[in-house]
Amino acid sequence: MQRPWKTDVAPSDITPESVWRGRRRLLQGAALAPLALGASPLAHAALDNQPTGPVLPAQRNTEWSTNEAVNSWQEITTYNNFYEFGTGKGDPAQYANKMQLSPWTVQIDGAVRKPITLDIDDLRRLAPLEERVYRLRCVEAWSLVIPWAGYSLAHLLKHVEPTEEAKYVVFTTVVQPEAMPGVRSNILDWPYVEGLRMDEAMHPLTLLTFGLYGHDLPAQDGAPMRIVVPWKYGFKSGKSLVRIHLQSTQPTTSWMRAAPQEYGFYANVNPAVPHPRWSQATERRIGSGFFAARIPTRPFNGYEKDVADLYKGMDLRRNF
Ligand SMILES: Nc1nc2c(c(=O)[nH]1)N[C@H]1C(S)=C(S)[C@@H](COP(=O)(O)O)O[C@H]1N2
Ligand SMILES: [Mo]
Repeated sequence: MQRPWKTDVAPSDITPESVWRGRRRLLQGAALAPLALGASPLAHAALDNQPTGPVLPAQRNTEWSTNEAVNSWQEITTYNNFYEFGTGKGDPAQYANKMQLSPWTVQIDGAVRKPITLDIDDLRRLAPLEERVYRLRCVEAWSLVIPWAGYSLAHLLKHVEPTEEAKYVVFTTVVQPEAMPGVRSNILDWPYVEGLRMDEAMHPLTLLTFGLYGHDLPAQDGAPMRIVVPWKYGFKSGKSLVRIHLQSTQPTTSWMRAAPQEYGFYANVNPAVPHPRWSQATERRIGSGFFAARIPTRPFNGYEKDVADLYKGMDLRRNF
């Protein structure tokens, strides 16, 4: 069945999983023979493009995946927004490896019957991991296609048994000043705080994410655990989470605090509502080349059929 968020790409445009996995295996093999490749700068780029870190198997969920070509490992791990490490796209790749990833626990508390602090290994095992290929559409009007691994956040939320007071979910990112040069700047209030309404958080598309490309999340992409909300601008998807808090009131998120006229609580991808300083009608796919045609941005990033009902009766120009 044709899902609404899938574009009409020719089968030849798609990189099937078997191809990129096979390509990767080939490159891993090539890494064993560095002498044969070492001389060529092209080969060096190819080696950088191998997924690294622990393998994290996940079963592809085709129902919830776009069939667009995925971005390369290198693109996904070198073009990042993670302001704790600096505002440059290359800063996270350069500095995030200093982040201390173990031990790592996440506190889940607030309006729940069973508050709990879980170790990252227990969190990973709470539900079967699915691979879901989602577009990540940044508010800066670029996008990536990423094969994430995780499970619906709803599994974890049900586990802690939300009370009737639970109307919003607040996500808090770790702060490690020794590792994070960016937190010395006051561009945002730290820690980075994001939030969802309860029904958004419970929507099966909202992914509690532990990996990408069949491996653990690299630090710059939000290791060891982040959230991914595919119908919203990228900034809603907080990285390297240490706390998930349920409450009755709408939180003021870091971006709302920094620039309330520019970044709202909802931040649904909406080509009809320009950012005050630029259009949101189109996006640039990272890696497509400087002169490549821009891609039209779709309402709710292509998930309109699945999520538009959540906003029935709301004026999304006011609630941006
Ligand atoms: N803690 C934290 N989470 C964050 C950010 C950040 O600066 N800090 N940037 C957001 C933005 S603006 C985007 S577009 C995505 C980028 O995710 P990626 O680098 O894995 O592609 O992460 C989001 N999560
Ligand atoms: Mo973003």
